[in-house]
Amino acid sequence: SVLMMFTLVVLTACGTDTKDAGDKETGADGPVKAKIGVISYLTGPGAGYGEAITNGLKLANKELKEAGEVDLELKIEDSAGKQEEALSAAQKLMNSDNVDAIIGPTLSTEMFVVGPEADLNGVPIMGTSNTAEGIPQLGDYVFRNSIPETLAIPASVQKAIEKYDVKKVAILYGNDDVFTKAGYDVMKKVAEDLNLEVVTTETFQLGQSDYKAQLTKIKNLNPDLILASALYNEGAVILDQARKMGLDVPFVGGNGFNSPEVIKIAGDASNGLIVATPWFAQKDDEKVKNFVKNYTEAYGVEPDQFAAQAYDGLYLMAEAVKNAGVADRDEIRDALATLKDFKGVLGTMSFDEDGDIVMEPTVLIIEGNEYVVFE
Ligand code: 1QQ
Repeated sequence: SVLMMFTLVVLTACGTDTKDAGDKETGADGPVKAKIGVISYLTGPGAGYGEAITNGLKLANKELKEAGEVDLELKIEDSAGKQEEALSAAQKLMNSDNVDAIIGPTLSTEMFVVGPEADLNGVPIMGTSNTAEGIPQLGDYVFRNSIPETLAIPASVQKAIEKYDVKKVAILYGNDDVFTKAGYDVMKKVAEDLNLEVVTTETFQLGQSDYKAQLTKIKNLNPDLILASALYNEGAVILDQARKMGLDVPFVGGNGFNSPEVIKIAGDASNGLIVATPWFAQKDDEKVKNFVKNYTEAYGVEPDQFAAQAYDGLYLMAEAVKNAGVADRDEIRDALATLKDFKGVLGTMSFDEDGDIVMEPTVLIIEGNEYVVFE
C-alpha cells in the first residue's frame, strides 16, 4: 500500500539498523522486523521435546504476524540434543544468519555451552525449557522462561509427603547430563531439609536401557517414594521396569517427566508419577483455552508444557522486540531484562534481576494415564 511504501521510505531515511537508542522506530510505523534463531532438539531420543517446542513457537509466530505489531522470522536449527551440534547451530545463527536473538537450546546441557557463547557475542538468548540451576547466571544476555528444579522439585516432594506417609526415599538420577544432575542436587537437598531418610542413591547414563540392577536394589530397601531425575526416554523405561518388578510406590520426577511422551512409552506404568509444572491445560482462562484450541487444531494433539513455554517464550521475545522498537541485539536484551508482568498462557511472567522467571508451579500426578492436579 501507499502507506506501507511511505513508511519504508521514512524508516530507510531514518537508518533503521543503526544501534543508536535515539533512532528507535515505534510499532505505529509498521511491524518491527527481527530475525530469531531457534535451536531445538528435533531428532534423536528426545525429539518429542523439540517437536512440542517448535510447534509452540510456530503457532505463536503465526498469531504475532496476524496481530501485525512485530514481524519475526524464525530460523530453526536442530541440535539433536547434543552440545557440539547446539554450539555450531548457535555459531551459524549468530555469524551467518545474523539473528537478533536466539530461543533455545532445549537442554540445560546444551545451554551451558551455548549461553556463554551467545553472551560473549552480545546476542540475547532465552531458554524455554532449561531448568538446571545457574542458567540465567551464565551471562547478562541469558534468560529463561522455564521454572528451575529448585522450585519444582520441592513443591512436588512437599505435596507427596502431605498425601502419603513418606519417611524413606530412594534417589535415581542420570549422572551424565547437566539437567539430570541438577535435579539430583535439589532432590538430595529437599530430602535433607525434610528429614527424609535416603535409603540409596543410584545412577544411570543417557541411552541406558536396563535399570534392573538399580531398581532391584531400591526395591529391597523398601522406600516409600522414589525421586527420579531423568529425560523422558530414560524416565519412561525406568517406570516401566519398576512396575514390572512390582515396585509400585509413587515417583517424584523432575522436569524431564513433564512430557506426555512418558505416558506414550510407559503406559499404565506411568501412573503414580508426581511432577510440578507451570503449565496446566485445563485452567479456566481465556488465553489458555484459545491456545489449547488453536494448538490442537493445528497439530492434532494438546499442547504440553514444552509447547506452552515455547509459545509464551516467543511472545515474550516479541514483546521485547516491540519495546526495543528496533532489531538490535543490545536493545532487545535490555527490553527482555525489563519485561514486567507479561500475561501468557503460563501465567503472569516477570524476569528477576538474574533473568530468571518468577512463577508458581502446579503439582500434577499421572492417574488413569493422564496428568491431573495432585491435591
Ligand atoms: C533441561 C530440561 C529438560 C527436561 C528439557 C527438555 O529441563 O535440560 O533443563
